[in-house]
Amino acid sequence: MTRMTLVALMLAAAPGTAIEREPLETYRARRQHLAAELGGAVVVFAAPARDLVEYRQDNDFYYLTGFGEPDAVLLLDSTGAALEETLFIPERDLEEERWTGVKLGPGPGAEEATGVANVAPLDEFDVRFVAAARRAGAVYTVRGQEAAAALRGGAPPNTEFRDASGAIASLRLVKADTELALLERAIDITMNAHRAAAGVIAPGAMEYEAEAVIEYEFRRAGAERPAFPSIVGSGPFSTILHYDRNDREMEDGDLVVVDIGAEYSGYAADITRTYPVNGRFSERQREIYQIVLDAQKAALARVRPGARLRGPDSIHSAAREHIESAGYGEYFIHGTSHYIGLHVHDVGSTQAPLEPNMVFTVEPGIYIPEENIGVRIEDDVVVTADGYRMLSDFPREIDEIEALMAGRD
Ligand SMILES: [Mn+2]
Repeated sequence: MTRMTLVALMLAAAPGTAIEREPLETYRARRQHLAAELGGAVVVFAAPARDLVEYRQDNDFYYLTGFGEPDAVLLLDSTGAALEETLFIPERDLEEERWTGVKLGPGPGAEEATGVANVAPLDEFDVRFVAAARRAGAVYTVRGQEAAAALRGGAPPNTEFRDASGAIASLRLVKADTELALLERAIDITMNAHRAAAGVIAPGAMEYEAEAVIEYEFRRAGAERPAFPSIVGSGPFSTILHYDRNDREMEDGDLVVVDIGAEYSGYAADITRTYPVNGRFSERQREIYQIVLDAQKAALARVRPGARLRGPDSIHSAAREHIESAGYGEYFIHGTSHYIGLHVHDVGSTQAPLEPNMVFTVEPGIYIPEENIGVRIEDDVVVTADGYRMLSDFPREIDEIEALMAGRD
């Protein structure tokens, strides 16, 4: 059995939804790891539900539980002989479920479904938290979680509050094989969407027509949503980094930057290609495109364990030096890489030495507003024992892009 087959078997779809979860033991191992590292009491909140806003779970909470419902709290209490982990969730409300659909209630069924040892009613949280905080002295919460701020009022005097974000980020930085499988699915879906976009890009077509086929491909493949607003920027808008109006008519002779990513089972892809609207790069476009492509190759050549995203001799500096040596340094105005994972700009230090199973983008660009030329090429890679594996294996050479536009690919 290949490793990928094994991973596919380990990923089980939750009943009644297309969302794939990792094995419950994986989430449990993360909770144990975090509790062992921090000690004391750790409190992590689920994202609250908001009316008429599509629900999305908090990333740290999801990473530790795989639980997708709102208004829950995780308490990891390391003050006893063994870790006591409790997930607090609201009691079922049958009247409300007529509006929201069936939810999981506390008890043995929920313990089996989530793999958390204890699943208790939410209204028991306050008493249990105060008892744990009194024993622990130090309480770890996640910086920025709104509900965490409110905990302070109810905590025993002398409770020391500390931040758990850094410890969780260090865990999230190195992907499990089961996370990698979800990322690869998000990336595959995004490559299919690029292929579909290349099929509709033409003089006279609107940018939003490309956006529409992209997001159609995402959703029909089971992706929950775009991981970030889809960027289809043509002509002058190819030089605007986060352009997302996508309402211009594409013209003969334009370049169009398509920067998109599906979110699949929580995990975000991020792939950019720059296409010539009429199917053929002009001489000048070709020149700039090749510089960006070669900068990307120089950056990729540095990817291996121990390398860094930023700093001297980093992946970023390889791309920057190449573009500077070609004379376009002032037109490369962003970083070369960011991690991807549960967030498209995933957590983790850009100074950290790379390790196998870290996943990030490599995306140099040159933007010349006075010529309406913007070129960005962005791919997703995973670090391996001796280098990297390209996850977004999609046309990027000039003749490959032109062949794709001509439908000959
Ligand atoms: Mn990116």
